[in-house]
Amino acid sequence: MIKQAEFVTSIVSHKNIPNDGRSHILLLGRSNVGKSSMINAITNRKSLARVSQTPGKTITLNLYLINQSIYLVDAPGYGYAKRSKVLTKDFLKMIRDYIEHHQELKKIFLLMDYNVGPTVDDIAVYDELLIVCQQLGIELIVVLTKYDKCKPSMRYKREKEIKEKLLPNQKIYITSSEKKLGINELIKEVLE
Ligand SMILES: Nc1nc2c(ncn2[C@@H]2O[C@H](COP(=O)(O)OP(=O)(O)OP(=O)(O)O)[C@@H](O)[C@H]2O)c(=O)[nH]1
Ligand SMILES: [Mg+2]
Repeated sequence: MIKQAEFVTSIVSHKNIPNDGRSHILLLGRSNVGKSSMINAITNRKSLARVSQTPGKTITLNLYLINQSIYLVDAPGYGYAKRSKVLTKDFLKMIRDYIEHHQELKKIFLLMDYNVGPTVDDIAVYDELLIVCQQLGIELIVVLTKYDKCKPSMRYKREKEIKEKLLPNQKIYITSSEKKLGINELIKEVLE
């Protein structure tokens, strides 16, 4: 159970992450995929993390401390149209740096929009993360967001399309922050 959640700090570099031995979970995904909404859903708080109408809002690493023991890290989104190509490359470098410098990083939640993804950027990030995570013993978990937006008649097709692009044994959660679907399962992942 999540008893306590607080915003700790916004930082521009992973080098500023508090070195206090607490574990981290990193949330990654395209701009607008629903990372900040997911943090609010997990912590059961309406506006702990800033949710935006304008994509590309989160430009810093935002740290949230859960139960005084785990950091949830909200990262900037990639693939935002106006900054796309360079951002994806810089983004991957930033994430690789982060991963290599923080043994406290235990899991990465890679968010993809159930209705849109996986995009070309999503797959580029996924493929890169698969390698780094395997080398360093970090668990890579795919979280599909905004399930509520998909028409029931489209679900079978969507799921097939998504799974075809991921490894057959990939751990996947289907979620909706809006409808609080799949959120308890994610909370278990956070606390475990
Ligand atoms: N229908 C629906 N909309 C959602 C859901 N989750 C997020 N949204 C909407 O999607 C938009 C983007 O959500 P954010 O949580 O700000 O996305 P983000 O990934 O943090 O975006 P950046 O900070 O720009 O990278 C907002 O308008 C949310 O209300 C969901 O489960 N269902
Ligand atoms: Mg955000």
